[in-house]
Amino acid sequence: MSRFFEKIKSIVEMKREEFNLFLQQYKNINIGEIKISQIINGMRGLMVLFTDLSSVDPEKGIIWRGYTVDEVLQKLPKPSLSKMPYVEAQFYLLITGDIPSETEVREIIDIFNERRKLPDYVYTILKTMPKETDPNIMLSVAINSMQHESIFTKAYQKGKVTKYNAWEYMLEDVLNLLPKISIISAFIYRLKYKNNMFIKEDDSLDLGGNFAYMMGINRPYDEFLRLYMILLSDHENGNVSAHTTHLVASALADAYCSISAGINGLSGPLHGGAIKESFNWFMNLYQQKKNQLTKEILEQICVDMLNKGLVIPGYGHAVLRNKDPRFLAQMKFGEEYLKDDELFQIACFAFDTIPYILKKHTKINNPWPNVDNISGIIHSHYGMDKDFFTVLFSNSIVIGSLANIFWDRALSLPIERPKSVTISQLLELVKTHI
Ligand code: NMX
Ligand code: MLT
Repeated sequence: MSRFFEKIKSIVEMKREEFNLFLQQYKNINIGEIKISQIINGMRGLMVLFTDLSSVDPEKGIIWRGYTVDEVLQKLPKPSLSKMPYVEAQFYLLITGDIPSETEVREIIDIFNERRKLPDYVYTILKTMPKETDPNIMLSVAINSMQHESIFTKAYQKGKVTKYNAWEYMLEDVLNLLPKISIISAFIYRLKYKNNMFIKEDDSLDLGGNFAYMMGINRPYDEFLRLYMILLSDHENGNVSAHTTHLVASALADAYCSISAGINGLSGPLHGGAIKESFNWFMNLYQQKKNQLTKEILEQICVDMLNKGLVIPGYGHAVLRNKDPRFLAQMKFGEEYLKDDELFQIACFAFDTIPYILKKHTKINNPWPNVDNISGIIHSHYGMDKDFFTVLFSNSIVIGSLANIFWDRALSLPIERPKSVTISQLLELVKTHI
C-alpha cells in the first residue's frame, strides 16, 4: 500500500467519525431562513451545499483548507527553477487537507505518471469528431468514452461497493482519471490547432510543465499554467461546473460521467465561456479604440452595452464582494511578464476605471474584475487559441471536483434532491408569514 493511500485511509477513518458525531449532535439545529428572492434568483446566498475543502469569504476570497491564495502560492512545494507550485501539490492539499512535503508531491507525480496512458480508442474517437466540435465538448466526450473503465462502477456491478468502502473505489477512479485529462487536452489542442503534430509526454516534468510542453508552448507559459490551474481548482465546490459534478456523483455515478457532466457545465458564457467573452471584449476595445481610450469613452461604451441589456464580461461575482485574489494573482503575473502587451495595458486601464462605471450605472453587487477578467489575455499572449480557454478551465476545476467527489463517498453523502415549489405554494406560504 502506498504512503499516500495509507495517509488517506487514516484521514478518512478520523473524518468519518468526526462527521457522524457532528451530525448526530447538531442535525436539528436551525441555522437560517429562506427568502423568496433566494429561491427564484439562483439560490444566491443560500447555504445548501456542503464541502470541507474550501470556502469563499465574500471579502477575502477563496480559502482552501484554511489557506488563502497568497499562503497557498507561498507554502506549496515548487518544481526547481519555478516560482509557481506544483499543481499536484494543490490536489494533495485539497484531498488530504495538508500541505505536502516535496517527497509527498513526488509520490503523487509517480502515481499520475503510472496512470496517465490513454486507451487507444480515445485518440480514435477524438480524431473522428467533426472539425467544428468545440474542444471542451471533445474533452467531455473523451472522458465519458472511458466510463466503462471505472473501477467504482465495475465494483458496484459486482455488488462489492458498500458505504464503508465506496471511497476506495472512487479514489482509484480519481487517480486514474485526473492525470489523463491534461494528456487528452494537449492531444485535442495539437489536433485542432497544430495540424495533428502531436508531442509525446516528458516523464521528467510535473503535470503543469508537461501540459504546456505537450501543447508545444514554451516557458514561462508552464508557470502561468501552474498558477492558473491552482487558482481555478476549486471555489467552494459551488460554481455551476463543480456543483454539477457533485450532483451527478451524488446518485453514485462514477467519476467519469460526473466529471464529463461538470465539464459540460462550463459551456455557458456566464461561467466557463466568460474567459473568451472577456478576451473578445478587450480585443474589440483594443482594435477600435487603441490609442484614444479615455475614461469618458470607456464609460460611454459601457453605458451603450448596459442600455442594450448586456453585461460587461469579466466583472461581478455571485458570492465575492471584493477584489478576487485569484484575479490579483494573475494581475501580478501580468505585471511581471506582460508589461509591454498592449491588450494587458488596456485591461489595467479598465481595472482602474470600470468598477466605478459599474457602481454608477448598475445594481451590481460586486463591481470588481473576476477571475476570468484577464486569463484570456495572458493565455493568448503565449499563443493559446481563444476557443481552447474553456478546456484550460476544465483542467483546473477537475482538481477540486475530483477531490470533492472522493470526499462525498468517504462521508457517504446522500443523493442530492432539493424541494421545488410552485407560485401558488409560495403564495400560501406568504400568507402564513405576513
Ligand atoms: N455587467 C453589467 N451588469 C452586471 C454585471 C456585469 N458584469 N454583473 C452583474 N450585473 C447586474 C446583473 O445583471 C443584475 O442586474 P438586474 O438586477 O438588472 O438583473 C445586477 O447587476 C445584480 O447582479 P449581481 O447580484 O451583482 O450578480 P449575479 O450574482 O446575479 O451574477 C455574474 C454574477 C458573475 C453571473 C454576473 O456578475 C455576470 O454576469 N458577470 C459577467 C459575466 C462573467 O464575467 N462571468 C464570469 C463569472 C466567474 N466565473 O468563472 O463563473
Ligand atoms: C469560479 O471560480 O468558477 C467562479 O468564480 C464562479 C463562482 O465561483 O461562482
